[in-house]
Amino acid sequence: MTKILITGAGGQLGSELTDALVSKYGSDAVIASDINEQARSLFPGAIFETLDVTDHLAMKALLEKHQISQIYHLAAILSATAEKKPLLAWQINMDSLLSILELAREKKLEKVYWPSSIAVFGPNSPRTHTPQNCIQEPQTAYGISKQAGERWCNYYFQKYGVDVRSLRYPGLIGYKSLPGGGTTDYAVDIYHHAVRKTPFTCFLKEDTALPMMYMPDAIRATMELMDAPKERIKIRSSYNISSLSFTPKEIFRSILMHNPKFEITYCPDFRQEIADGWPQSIDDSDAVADWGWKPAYDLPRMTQDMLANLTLK
Ligand code: AKB
Repeated sequence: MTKILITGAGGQLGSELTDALVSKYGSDAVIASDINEQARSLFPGAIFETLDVTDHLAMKALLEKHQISQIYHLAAILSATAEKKPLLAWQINMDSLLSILELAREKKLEKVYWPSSIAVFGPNSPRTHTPQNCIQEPQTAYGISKQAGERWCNYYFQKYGVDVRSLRYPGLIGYKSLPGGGTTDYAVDIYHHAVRKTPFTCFLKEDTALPMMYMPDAIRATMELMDAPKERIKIRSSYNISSLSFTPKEIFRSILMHNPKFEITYCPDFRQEIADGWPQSIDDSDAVADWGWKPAYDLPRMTQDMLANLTLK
């Protein structure tokens, strides 16, 4: 029987992916875990465990207790926070991944999912339509941890046959949780300000284009990748995946269509430098060819949906 452990379930991606996995596999088959005990309240009716992902023995005990067959390892420190605490970011992002890959090998788990990021690219990568394989010289602690993580995923697949799958997410935008330490988070926060009708101060310059994705597309991409037959998964580091690309000015304009009085000012901080080293758009032709990836949302549709749902909340 499929039994899934999700780490970092209380985070931006985890809180939505957990619900999707519970809908698909049932509440008995999904164990949501987070270091933050308060995340329990997000999943009424689901099984919840408090878990520090850097505690290898605790993780092992949890796998045994629940007879886990798949892990979605989402716990991580994102780019902006990682720049403030680079060693902690390395420890949390990397030690936990290695611990999970080792356990997956030892316990012959069915599958592991691990998120990578556009942060694996750097200022020397092509900025637009960034290809799957090109020069990757990340300049951030987060990017370095994701790049190294990709190499370990590929290593565990090649050497031990661990069925680990991964996507290089762009900035993710959803209404169910608040932003959590990322550089792309301005694109979540801006909608909260629009709904509260308070002016927004953007920490990036108005013309900073970044790849982004609306959460329903991100959840569907993750489930489709994990459901794809093994032989279709030809990339075992992590797949480029693409949906939207826009600047702060463009997202602001899309909000103006619904809220003409909304105001923005630009006050770039240290996150501008992070964004300047990342791609502006992504070439995801391998994901399209290998397992049929196709995004559904464009910027106007995402804006309409975000504003409608945040207003309801
Ligand atoms: C971040 O901004 O750190 C993340 C990412 C692009 O991986 N959203």
